[in-house]
Amino acid sequence: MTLQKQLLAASFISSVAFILGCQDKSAPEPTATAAASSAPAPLVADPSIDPAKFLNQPLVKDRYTADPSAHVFNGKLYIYPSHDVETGITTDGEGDKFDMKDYRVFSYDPATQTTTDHGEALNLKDVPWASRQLWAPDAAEKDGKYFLYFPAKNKDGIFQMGVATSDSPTGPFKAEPEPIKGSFSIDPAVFKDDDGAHYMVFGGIWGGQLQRWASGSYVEEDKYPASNEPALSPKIARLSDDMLQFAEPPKDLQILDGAGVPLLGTDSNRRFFEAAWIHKFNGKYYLSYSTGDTHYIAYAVAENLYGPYTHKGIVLTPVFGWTNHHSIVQHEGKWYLFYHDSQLSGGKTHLRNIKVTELVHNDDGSIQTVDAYFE
Ligand code: FUB
Repeated sequence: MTLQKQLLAASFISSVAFILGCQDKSAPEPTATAAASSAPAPLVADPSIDPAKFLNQPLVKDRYTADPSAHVFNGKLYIYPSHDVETGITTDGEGDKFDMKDYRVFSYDPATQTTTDHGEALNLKDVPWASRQLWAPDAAEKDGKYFLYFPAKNKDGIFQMGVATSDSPTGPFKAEPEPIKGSFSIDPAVFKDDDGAHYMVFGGIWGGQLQRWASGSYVEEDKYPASNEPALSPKIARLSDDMLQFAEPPKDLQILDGAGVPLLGTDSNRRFFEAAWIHKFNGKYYLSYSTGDTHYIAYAVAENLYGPYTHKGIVLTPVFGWTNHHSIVQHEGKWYLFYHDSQLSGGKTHLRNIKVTELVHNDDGSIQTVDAYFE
């Protein structure tokens, strides 16, 4: 058999395996449509991976997507994910293999389970201050203008946060020439409170570099809490009226255990690692976040936005793949958990695919844990 025929045969077999495996017991197969006519062919799903092991199937199958931040703008659900790409980088220390170069915006219709690709929204080459690694973004709307917030390494290799603006939720977005003053680390998530004020929560340890800001300014060396010290906290800052800057210096979002004691840095099953997200339910603030090396999405609840937050439990158990990153959004009376795993790539940490599932709050305010991967 010629090489071309072998490739065609392999592609056919894995496509059939993927399609057969995608038969979700309870719901129709999600479909994706591409706005751009230049849409690439579907990715060839790793044939050794059994789709029946997953609660949900990928929303996007023609490219790798991750870190889905979902919002409802004008009644429609939009997803702002990272756009994973193969980089050939194998080292892990600084997260260098997550070397993403652009963002694309998607919309999702829960009624038809259809995902639409709205094309490229921002490219690294159009961000004057950034050098590499467009990691997990988020978006916000104010007075009919849309804001895309994103982390990237600056020319000195230090993560900062940028903002880009558009008249449309799908972009294209135009980047501000400089990063947000006083910004650092990764994973911006923007929360709009009931009074209309917007806040950014952010931060991530290890490759996300939060551990280098413990003194208030950047030091090249990693500095983690001692074993009897509280964990590093996610940060919060109110955004300025024009949404382009912090209106205050970032503050810690403290997370306590049930006895009111701050979680320790060694408490790796519960302490904050990255991917902070805030949503409000029945007047209370919910801070959910990834525990990183223990792979949970945990949550903590507070009476006040600035905390302190009390750890309550697990939103999402470990997914297939190292990273766990999510968002929580309400649309037409239902709550949704957007998340990712590495199903399509067969477990490659830096090649992920976004997914969605319904999220349930119990009457007492607790969240029903989602188990999305049946090992
Ligand atoms: O996508 C790059 C990084 O991986 C994100 O910023 C983290 O939250 C993790 O998902």
